[in-house]
Amino acid sequence: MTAPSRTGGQILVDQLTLHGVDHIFCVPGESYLAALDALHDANITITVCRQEGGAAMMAEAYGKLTGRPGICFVTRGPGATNASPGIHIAKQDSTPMILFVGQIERGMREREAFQELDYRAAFGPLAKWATEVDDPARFPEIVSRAFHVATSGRPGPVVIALPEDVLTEMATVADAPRYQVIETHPGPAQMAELQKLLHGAKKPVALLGGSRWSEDAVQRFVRFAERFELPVACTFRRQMLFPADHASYIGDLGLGVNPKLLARIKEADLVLLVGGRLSEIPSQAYTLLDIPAPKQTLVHIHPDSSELGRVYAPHLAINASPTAFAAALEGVHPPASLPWSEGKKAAHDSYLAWSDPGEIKHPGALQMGQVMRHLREVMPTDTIFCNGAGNFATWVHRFWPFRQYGTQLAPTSGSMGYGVPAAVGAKRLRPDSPVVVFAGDGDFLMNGQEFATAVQYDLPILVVLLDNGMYGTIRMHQEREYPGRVSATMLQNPDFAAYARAFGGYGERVEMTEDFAPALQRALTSGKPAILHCILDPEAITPSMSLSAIREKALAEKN
Ligand SMILES: Cc1ncc(C[n+]2csc(CCOP(=O)(O)OP(=O)(O)O)c2C)c(N)n1
Ligand SMILES: [Mg+2]
Repeated sequence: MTAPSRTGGQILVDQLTLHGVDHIFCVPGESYLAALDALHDANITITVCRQEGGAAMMAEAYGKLTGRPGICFVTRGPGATNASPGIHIAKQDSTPMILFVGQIERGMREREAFQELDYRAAFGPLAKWATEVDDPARFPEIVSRAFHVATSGRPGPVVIALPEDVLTEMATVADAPRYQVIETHPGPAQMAELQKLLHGAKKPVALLGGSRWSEDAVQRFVRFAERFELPVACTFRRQMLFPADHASYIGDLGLGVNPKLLARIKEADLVLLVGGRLSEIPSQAYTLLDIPAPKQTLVHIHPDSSELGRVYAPHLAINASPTAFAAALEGVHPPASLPWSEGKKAAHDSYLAWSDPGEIKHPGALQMGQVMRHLREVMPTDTIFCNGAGNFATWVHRFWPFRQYGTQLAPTSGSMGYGVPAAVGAKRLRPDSPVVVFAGDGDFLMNGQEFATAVQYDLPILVVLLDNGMYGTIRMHQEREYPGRVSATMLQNPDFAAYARAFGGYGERVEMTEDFAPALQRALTSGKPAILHCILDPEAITPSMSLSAIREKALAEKN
């Protein structure tokens, strides 16, 4: 039987359907009308967004939560460049994602036609693969390859440009088979070597990071940690990879890290690095392990062979996905005695003390320690926390105990403006889970427009917006490096509660600690997307040090 003749747009959308795509995020453009038309009759849900940065971040969050490529459609030129932060996030976070971009007609190339851009050149270094389709008959091949590239090895973003006339041209071609995720398994000899190394260790520690995890893989790793009484830390913004309330959990390698955790890793004799790259932030600017040869015995497990030996030369390198590695751990048996179990207890106790918000006091009438304490009491463990970049994020990272896989959406690339779109993406996917955004006054307005998308699709996300009237993180760095010389970091802010209401959501201003709990209750019961506009004293720049104290310390050091 011969295949029917279809438009390029129809062939493309048919490929998406057969690869299991159930949701796309987009901002429309006249450059890809034929694809939009094919989507009209497809069994694919569409989220229409307000800016391509938001759409791309939603797709990235979708990829992070499902392990399947998040799909985003944007128009050519400015649509594509607007989407670029989402591509960069997917790259640094190893998230599978495919961005489809409209493109000028083939016959107009190289004239700098309206919104023309060379996507291979513009996105080549940013994406895992960037290409352009020249012939509608090649959609099955190219889209299939895109799904394989996005999900295999170290996952990442793919960019595919769609010339307008390729989308409207008819072609007769058979569909591709559904893609498969390519697994990389550890060999039995490697697992035997790992067991030997663990049996010889005195102070081992595990560090978990990267992508290609699953709920099941996390549970398997938990069981392994229990058999070995192994202390386990998570890398920057990967806290959902190990339950914080487990006796083996010892904290995360983020910004403003527990110094005792760093000391423990430095003193370890064996480091089991699973899935992560231990890049600049978790490695504390590449100071945690020696480069290239760490003094600890390093066992590095990564799904991409080119990451093994890239920065750190491992004692034992295992090219495997965390899911496959976690499965293989079931066959690794502990030694008769575990000399490190007392140390693990001390490390867990240190984490508990470090992450206890109860005693935290800082300047101002709204005390964030108390706010976090209340959230810990009332929000369920399946609450998905989303944030972008700024000092405000410390409150979540340090004081919220992540206990479940799939509950943390935060960019390791430190991209501001991620929280709101990530929350919209998450709530579209998981309508039954509470979704909370932590945002700063600077961070929020980078993609705050997607609050309109939350309203449009009736997604009751909750934004805890911490307003300190400045780009506080940069001000903090200024006070450290150039004390007293405040430059380009102050902000004059709108009434964010009124902003929420103007969009059709729920908004409330919170100025005092005791007002937070009832305001939270009202926001949650409103059933609407909500913003709690929390007024934070600018002095409360970190949980432990005020802005003035940072300035005074820097001045004293200069003199
Ligand atoms: C897209 C982007 N632009 C700029 C920066 C640099 N940057 C990092 S944190 C920050 C300030 C964040 O301000 P705010 O959201 O108000 O949080 P605060 O630090 O005040 O808590 C800036 C400008 C960044 N990380 N990402
Ligand atoms: Mg701020």
